[in-house]
Amino acid sequence: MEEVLQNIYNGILDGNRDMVRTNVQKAIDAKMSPAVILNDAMVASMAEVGKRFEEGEYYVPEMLIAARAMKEGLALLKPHLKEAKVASAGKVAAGTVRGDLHDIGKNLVCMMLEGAGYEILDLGTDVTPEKFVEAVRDSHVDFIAMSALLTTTMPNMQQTVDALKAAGVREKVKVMIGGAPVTESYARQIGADGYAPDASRAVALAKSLKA
Ligand code: B1M
Repeated sequence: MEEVLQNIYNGILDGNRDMVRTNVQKAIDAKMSPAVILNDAMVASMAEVGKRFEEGEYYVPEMLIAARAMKEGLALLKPHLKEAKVASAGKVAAGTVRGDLHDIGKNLVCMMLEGAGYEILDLGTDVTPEKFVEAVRDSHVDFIAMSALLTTTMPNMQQTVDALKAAGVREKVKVMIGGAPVTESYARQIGADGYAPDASRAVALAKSLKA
């Protein structure tokens, strides 16, 4: 791996925000592809953080400082992740489901959708089914994008779909879901309209659902 990418990778692993910021900027200045910076260095490093956590080498504080370092890098990368804009592609209410505080993937999905011309209503993390329903009712969104990173919070996606049905607004929106433990078959099982494994495919999914 090129030195600058290796430095970003190591910086996230060590939770070294300065190292991440400096090297992401260097990579941008060197006109490296934003997708390479993101996937080969940043996402790969977070995957290693997860592995170390599973193996008992890292604990929650290490995950947290790694996540903070990643967020700083993402903030620098954000303007460069934009695709060519499509005029007013639609409005998306995005959130991590109830009980779940992981927001890096959801933020990335928001950035990519925004870059592709979608208007984003970011509901944040720990979003209740009622909040999603409210977004459809009051903010007239075209899509809901739900993220879940925990197997224990995935069922709250089903609860959100059920709440949309109970409120009589299910047919007004397309429901897209994603997150590390989520699958295509889970999307079908809970009655979502689609699943995307990553942020760029979330854009492709949104486009295909409202073509
Ligand atoms: Co947590 N955590 N964590 N964590 N954490 C995981 C998810 C875990 C897999 C780690 C592990 O064991 N290997 C594990 C879950 C196990 C499971 O459920 N099977 C876990 C655990 C157990 C926990 C706690 C319970 C730990 C504890 O307290 N004992 C706790 C839960 C807190 C809570 O939410 N209630 C917890 C806490 C945390 C931190 C707060 C410390 C921190 C989050 C900080 C933050 O987000 N602000 C954290 C982190 C950083 C992780 C890992 C290491 C990294 C997650 C991440 O940001 N990945 C993670 C391990 C891993 O994933 N390898 C782990 C990078 C990100 C770009 O990828 O989010 O997958 P991802 O998003 C991708 C795709 O999934 C997709 O696109 C994104 C970009 O390509 N996508 C969508 C995501 N959402 C989408 C929505 C869409 C479409 C695509 O809609 C259309």
